[in-house]
Amino acid sequence: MPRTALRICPLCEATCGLTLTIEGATVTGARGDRDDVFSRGFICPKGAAFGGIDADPDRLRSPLVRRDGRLREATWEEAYEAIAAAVPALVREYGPQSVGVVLGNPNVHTMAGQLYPPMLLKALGTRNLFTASTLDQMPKHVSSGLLFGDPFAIPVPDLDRTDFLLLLGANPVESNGSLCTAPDFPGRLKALRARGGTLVVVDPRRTRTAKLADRHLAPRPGSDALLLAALAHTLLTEELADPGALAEHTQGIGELAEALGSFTPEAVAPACDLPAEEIRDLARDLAAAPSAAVYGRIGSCTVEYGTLTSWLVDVLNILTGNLDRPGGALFPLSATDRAPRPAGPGKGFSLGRWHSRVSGHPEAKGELPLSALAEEIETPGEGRIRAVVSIAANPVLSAPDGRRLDAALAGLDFMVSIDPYLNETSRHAHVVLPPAPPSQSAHFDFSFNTFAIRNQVRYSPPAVPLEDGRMDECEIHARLVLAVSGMHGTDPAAVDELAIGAVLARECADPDSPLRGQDPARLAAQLAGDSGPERRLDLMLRVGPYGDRFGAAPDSGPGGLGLERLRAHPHGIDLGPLRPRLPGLLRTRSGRIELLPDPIAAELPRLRGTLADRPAALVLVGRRHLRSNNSWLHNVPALTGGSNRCTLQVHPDDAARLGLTDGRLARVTADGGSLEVPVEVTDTLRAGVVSLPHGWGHDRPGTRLSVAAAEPGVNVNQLLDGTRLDPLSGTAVLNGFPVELTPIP
Ligand SMILES: Nc1nc2c(c(=O)[nH]1)N[C@H]1C(S)=C(S)[C@@H](COP(=O)(O)OP(=O)(O)OC[C@H]3O[C@@H](n4cnc5c(=O)[nH]c(N)nc54)[C@H](O)[C@@H]3O)O[C@H]1N2
Ligand SMILES: Nc1nc2c(c(=O)[nH]1)N[C@H]1C(S)=C(S)[C@@H](COP(=O)(O)OP(=O)(O)OC[C@H]3O[C@@H](n4cnc5c(=O)[nH]c(N)nc54)[C@H](O)[C@@H]3O)O[C@H]1N2
Ligand code: SF4
Ligand SMILES: [Mo]
Repeated sequence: MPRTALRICPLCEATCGLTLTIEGATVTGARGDRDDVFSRGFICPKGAAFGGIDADPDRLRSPLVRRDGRLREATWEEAYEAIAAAVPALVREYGPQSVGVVLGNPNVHTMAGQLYPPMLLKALGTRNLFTASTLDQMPKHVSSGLLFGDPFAIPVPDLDRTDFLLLLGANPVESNGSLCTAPDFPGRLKALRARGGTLVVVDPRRTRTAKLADRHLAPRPGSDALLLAALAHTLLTEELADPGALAEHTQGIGELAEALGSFTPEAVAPACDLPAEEIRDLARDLAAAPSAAVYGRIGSCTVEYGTLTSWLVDVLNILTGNLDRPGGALFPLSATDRAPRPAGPGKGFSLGRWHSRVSGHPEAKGELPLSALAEEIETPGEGRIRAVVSIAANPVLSAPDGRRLDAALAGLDFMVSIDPYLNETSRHAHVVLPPAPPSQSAHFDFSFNTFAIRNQVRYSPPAVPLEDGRMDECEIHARLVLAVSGMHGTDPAAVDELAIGAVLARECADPDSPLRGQDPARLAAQLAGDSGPERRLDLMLRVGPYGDRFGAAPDSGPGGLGLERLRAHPHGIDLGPLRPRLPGLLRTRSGRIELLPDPIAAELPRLRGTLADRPAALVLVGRRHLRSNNSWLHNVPALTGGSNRCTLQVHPDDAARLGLTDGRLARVTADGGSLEVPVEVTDTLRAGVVSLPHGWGHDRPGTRLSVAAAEPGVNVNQLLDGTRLDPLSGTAVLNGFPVELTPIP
């Protein structure tokens, strides 16, 4: 008899609740959970393919260990012994910096990926941390760090209440949203228009999102910083800027007006290729809307001025008085956030506390640019990376110049991958540790709840018991922490108890905590949960803003939350709409919003310099397809084929000018190399812009991706050599870089 089980979908940031149909231990179907407090039954084709993704026969079932140059199936014990024999010895001989840690995107979609990497880094003592953030949202962390003193204080558009949404460089109808967790993002955009609101989309392509908009502006890629600077300039010079209640918590408006002095709509119009009047009108409409939110994503981040663009997004929210107010852009308060502390000056946020060894890139939020990983492995000398721990990452396809990284990884002394697939990156590992499939794993969104457009909390226990021979990903991580610390053989539960002890010690010593003065050991004994990770979740919920605080402060907030209460609500608990959180969350040294931080002010002249540049004739941007997900869903038959293809989209005018034909091959060339790819002629992008999706190029030997290898596509990131970065955040420029095209006869 089939049964059903609930599972939060881990495939994108929308975090929809799914109802899985299960026969035996196999997921045979998935539909939207209509009773889910947040997603209310929404599902997309990826969620519907959960069963196929979960049961992909190419998923590794047991660890692989390299012997005599070949990866062979091994026991868990053999795998950890190999790690314990290699890593501590390398650290002893070459120092902690000889180990690089690479964290990929799915770490934000697993409990393990949120709970253990900080402990792994601490155990290793390395500063060589590289993550997908420097291919993605690092500019936003940096701008938030500088403005608010906290790189995780990222405001999200109040989608369900706003009157006006200005959306830049995002295509949530295909991506389902990012840094804005909103199940059924498309439906919410339609609802915005249905209630009389306005949607403006800025994208060089006429995307499915742009098709829903009242107005679509298609500027030249990479020019958003100029466009937004001109919008801010217009607000400031036409006396439309009105921060309202924010004024008393904000410093630097006068300096900002001065710094943006030359960015008039007329000055930026040629670079953006938009009429100055249209820019001016947009600024006036933004200011006139009863409430409005500006929101930017990938196309506003992975560009040369990504940090300036991200900063200007919030500058506009502040100047229009829309930051931190309903209908504007608000800061979520997740159930596992630390409970709010009293307002006041904080430690602030600094960049460049250390630098990468070879090119001297400044760290940002404790990370170095992923684009710099290959040179850190290749370049001899003290501090060279000789071993890599790669967790849920496929940088050979996701990061610039995969061929170089591919070769660099092949030369490592030692590499560990935690990954379900033997793919372009994990094939270089000496040990591959495969996590159990999602149906066998518990789920909690530590990360995405902090970007959700409604405060809510949900937990999925494993839908299917752990299969024989499988290991839960939390245990895989905990054992890895022990193995690299020279403690292989210790009970992995000790890792969780260590984490619990540290949190309780901090809370019990904190004069602002309701737990101050209590006994950590006594509180630890009260934790609920059947496993270490569940106990840690219980602790975070209980000391969090909605928690029961172990009964210490029953009157502080809605309260009462803990794992037991959450488990009693399998469809989740709604915690209400987003509410204002300023000034409490500010952590700047001044205790105020610092509108024109020094690193930004220093970068503005460089942006101004681009006003005189001659734009490239042809630039490339990316795109996402609803049935794809970065590099790792091309192996699931239900999600492949149709329009989900690796083609180079070219505007008809460019195709005619260059002699390119739909369906025939063209050669694309840029800094990092050239590719041969089929052309798709379409007028959905502006002339002078071509588009190629990422995550393709599954034609390398030694992988186990039978479906993906049959239609490999090409790796767009091979066009990059890794030198184009947003300098403040170290984020790769993946959009708007110049290319040349030639037909292949
Ligand atoms: N040109 C271009 N390049 C891009 C982008 C772009 O827009 N254009 N986008 C960038 C962005 S936004 C991102 S986030 C990065 C993503 O970059 P990565 O994170 O490096 O790439 P993914 O393809 O997400 O790879 C995820 C890896 O995790 C594995 N995995 C899947 N599920 C699990 C799991 O449950 N546990 C573990 N341990 N592993 C799992 C997969 O098998 C795969 O190897 O790509 C970036 N690259
Ligand atoms: N189906 C699917 N969903 C996904 C993913 C996936 O691969 N597939 N990946 C997930 C991940 S890791 C992330 S980070 C999110 C990303 O989510 P989104 O940010 O919504 O990502 P994209 O769909 O790549 O949209 C970026 C848009 O920016 C446009 N663009 C490019 N350059 C510029 C520019 O200079 N200016 C402006 N204004 N626009 C520009 C592109 O044309 C594109 O339409 O999606 C997540 N969801
Ligand atoms: S929108 Fe995202 S979270 Fe929802 S079902 Fe689709 S992939 Fe899963
Ligand atoms: Mo991403």
